[in-house]
Amino acid sequence: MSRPRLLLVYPATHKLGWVKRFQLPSLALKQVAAATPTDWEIVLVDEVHEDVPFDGNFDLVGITAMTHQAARAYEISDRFRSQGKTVVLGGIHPTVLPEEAGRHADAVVIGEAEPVWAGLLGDFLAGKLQPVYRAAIPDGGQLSIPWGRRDIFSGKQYLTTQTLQASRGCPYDCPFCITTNYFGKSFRYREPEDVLAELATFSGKLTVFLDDNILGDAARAKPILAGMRGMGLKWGGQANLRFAEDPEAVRLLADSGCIGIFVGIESMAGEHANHPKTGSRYSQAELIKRIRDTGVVVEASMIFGFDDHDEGVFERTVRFLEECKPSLPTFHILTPYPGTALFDQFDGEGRLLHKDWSRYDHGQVVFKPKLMTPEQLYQGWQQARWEAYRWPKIIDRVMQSPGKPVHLLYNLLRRGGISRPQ
Ligand code: B12
Repeated sequence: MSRPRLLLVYPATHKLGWVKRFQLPSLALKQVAAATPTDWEIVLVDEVHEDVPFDGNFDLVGITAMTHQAARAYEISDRFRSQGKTVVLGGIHPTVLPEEAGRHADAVVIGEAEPVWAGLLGDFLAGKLQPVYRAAIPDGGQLSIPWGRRDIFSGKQYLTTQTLQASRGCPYDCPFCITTNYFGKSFRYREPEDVLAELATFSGKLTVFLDDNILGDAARAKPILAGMRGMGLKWGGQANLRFAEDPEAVRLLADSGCIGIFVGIESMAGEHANHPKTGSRYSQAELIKRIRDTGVVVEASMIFGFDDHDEGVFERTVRFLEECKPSLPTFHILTPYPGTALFDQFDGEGRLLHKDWSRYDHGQVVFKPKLMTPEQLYQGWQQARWEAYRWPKIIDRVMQSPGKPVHLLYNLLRRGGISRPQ
């Protein structure tokens, strides 16, 4: 038999113009490709960039799906299956709703691909494909994963293909987050030597760590940051603001070549009781300033719509951000993703407006808020975004940061996506 051919598909909910060049390629499919035995030939299709080759000659089709992509993933899958092709669905949405996904696939992978994927491919070639492959939810320990296959993206233009994870998992278990359901309730880190060896294959171009919280376990992150010093990398990532309580961690971060860090503040301290990430002895303003003063761009993410948020939350948040002065604020509408405690709560209370997954994307209201109407939440979110990106606010943020041109550029890019509220 000639080499078996695998098509991996990243479904797109809408087409993007030139902005697609600023996107990151799917790390999920990069890791699935890395876990694929080398005797398979792999073709990657990113629907943001190209059409799905429904007439292509493939033995097996693998499709990834976050919740907002699920409907499109099912459409693609149904069409391939109607032509007699075998389709496997994996990723976050099939992991939390495997029965729903199973109605559109020959097999569903629940959880991480690495422990089950090679076995699934072997079963397929032997004509013994099973309907479900379930990876156990990891329970601590070391993270051991192959280096991502960057070659599968060749020929497409992305912001960078130098993406990786040093860790997976998170112990916080926030009610609105799905991560612990498949990556586990503890930080699992790769060996620092392994991360540094992968980084050594990267050029000076932008590198992005796609960990949930690269500094979640500072003791395990520090050797990685220390090893990156002098490598000439410029990188960005995501972390919990609390790491900035440790001045050494902030210094190592700046010295390692970090140019920007995304921090999930989610809500002002004390605004809602069940957020385990707050509760530091330092104010958020102080922690943000510590990072910003090193020249690292701090992007702070805020979420609107928690049960203790009334109509006044938007104004209070804008004022709070004026005080904290992150380099960039971003705003999201609370979204109860299936599989989370929040989803179960709202579903149980009859507060979900619908289950049209394609609208579960942080930019639309899909539930009844407790202290305002869905319209008020939507309008308030739009107004807050607009307010935060007015010129005086941008100038105020840019002026108090070292590295003003970079800060200005980031602000302009963010401002570009924001329209005036109706
Ligand atoms: C990095 C990241 C991003 C990056 C994406 C970079 C990229 N292109 O890869 C950016 C910042 C762009 C981003 C944007 C968004 N994100 Co995001 N993101 C993450 C984060 C932190 C890590 C994702 C990741 O790369 N993981 C690493 C890979 C290797 O893991 P994985 O995707 O789970 O894949 C593994 C398995 O699921 C499985 N698998 C996956 N696909 C497939 C397919 C097959 C065939 C098989 C067999 C297996 C398989 O195997 C993989 C390897 O083990 C997660 C949080 C998290 N812990 O997952 C949120 C997360 C995925 N994002 C989320 C959301 C909501 C979004 C946005 C919609 C938010 C917004 N409105 O801005 C957008 C959507 C962007 C889009 N493309 O449409 C949610 C998704 C919730 C849900 N139920 O769908 C998450 C889970 C955050 C959260 N805690 O709620 N995100």
